Amino acid sequence: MTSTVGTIDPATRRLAIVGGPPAFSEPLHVGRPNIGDRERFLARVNDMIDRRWFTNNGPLVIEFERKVAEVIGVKHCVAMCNATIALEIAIRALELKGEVIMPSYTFVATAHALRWQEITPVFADIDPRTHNIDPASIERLITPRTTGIIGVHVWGRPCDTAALEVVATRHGLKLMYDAAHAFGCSHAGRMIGTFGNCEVLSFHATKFLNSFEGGAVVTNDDALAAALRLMRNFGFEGYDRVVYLGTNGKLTEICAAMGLTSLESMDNIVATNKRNCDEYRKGLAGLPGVTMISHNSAERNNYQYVVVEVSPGAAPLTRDELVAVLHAENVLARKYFWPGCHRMEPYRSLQPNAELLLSETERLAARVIVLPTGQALASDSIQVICATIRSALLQPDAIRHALVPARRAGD
Ligand code: T4K
Repeated sequence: MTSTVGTIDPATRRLAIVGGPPAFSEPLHVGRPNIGDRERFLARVNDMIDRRWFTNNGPLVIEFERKVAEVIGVKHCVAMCNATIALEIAIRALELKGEVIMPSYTFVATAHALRWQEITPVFADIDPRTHNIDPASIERLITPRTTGIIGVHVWGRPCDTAALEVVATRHGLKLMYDAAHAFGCSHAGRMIGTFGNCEVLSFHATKFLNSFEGGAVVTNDDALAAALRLMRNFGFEGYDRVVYLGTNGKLTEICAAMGLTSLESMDNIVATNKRNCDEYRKGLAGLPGVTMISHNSAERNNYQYVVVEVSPGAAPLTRDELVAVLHAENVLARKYFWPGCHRMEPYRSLQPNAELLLSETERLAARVIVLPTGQALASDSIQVICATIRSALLQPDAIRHALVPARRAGD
């Protein structure tokens, strides 16, 4: 996508929110899919059609599982149709019940995967430095009904796995991770996907590595992997023999074809994402109250999310005002994971005072902006986005003034 700014100096042009033309003629989305070699994908699909084998543990799914497990260095990869179903199946295979402790600061799928099975998610607060569950906040939430902990590696940055392991072991709890954002990332020299009882990956279109829709549970536990495989295929063990309660969580062959093709481009996608991150970091440097999250360069990162925090008071505009500025320019920045699962239904009604224990979650959810990145984004677009933010922060009064009629219309 090229900008409409053209030869106009992006630093001095009139912002769309105060009456200028939008910087981009088409929307710039967060979560544009990264795409591998189209010819390789189409060749795989042609073979698949010739084979007439479309789903039910076909050869492409088996190859995809083997390659994902190889990248992570884990014994088992059980591919699923998406990460939400993978979470549900993993939760059931681990025999979690009663209450499970997890962060509220995550995509709602993590909580829904529990509640869908009549398990109560109990929301723990986060560490504001990592955006991940704070191990110190967990112990006071443990009750006789608690059976497990789900950590989420938000933005692909790792949870404090060592501290979570200590709490889980001390209380005899199962420990699993929602690693939907974290394929290709490492922690303490080990790939994410090897921690806890198991970890769940997402290969959704918006993820670092996509298979259109897709997910997987990865684990080193042989018995757990066997249970997961049965559960994702109705509990069938061979023809006509059902030995387990199961569902349909299978990944299709065409999705595996996309996943395999994406895997072949993994290094290129990381390089593009890293370049975009560096470009944003340069463009946003020195802006008052605006900070971009960092990555530990000693580890492997997928750099899939460009996440900015806007500090109230220190920044001349609020997060929501800046998002309005960006949307007016056709930059569809997102407020992930606002307002937090605890403020969404059915959790809001079930635990109406949950926020009393979630002060860091509340603070963070009101500060975060996720910006577009990925292969679809041109480097000059990043410069325009950064210049827009810079320019907006220099004219807070004009922007607030422009937003008043919009607020009134929204009343
Ligand atoms: N755990 C965590 C921590 C997660 O973040 C997620 C999913 C899950 C579990 C569950 O994984 P899956 O069951 O999905 O495998 C999007 C994604 O749909 C969701 O997968 C993702 N997290 C979440 C963070 O983002 P929405 O509600 O924001 O989707 P939507 O439709 O607004 O799309 C996001 C943006 O992506 C849009 O701006 C448009 C763009 N887009 C999307 C699709 C599907 C495209 O450009 N092309 C596309 O094909 O949830």
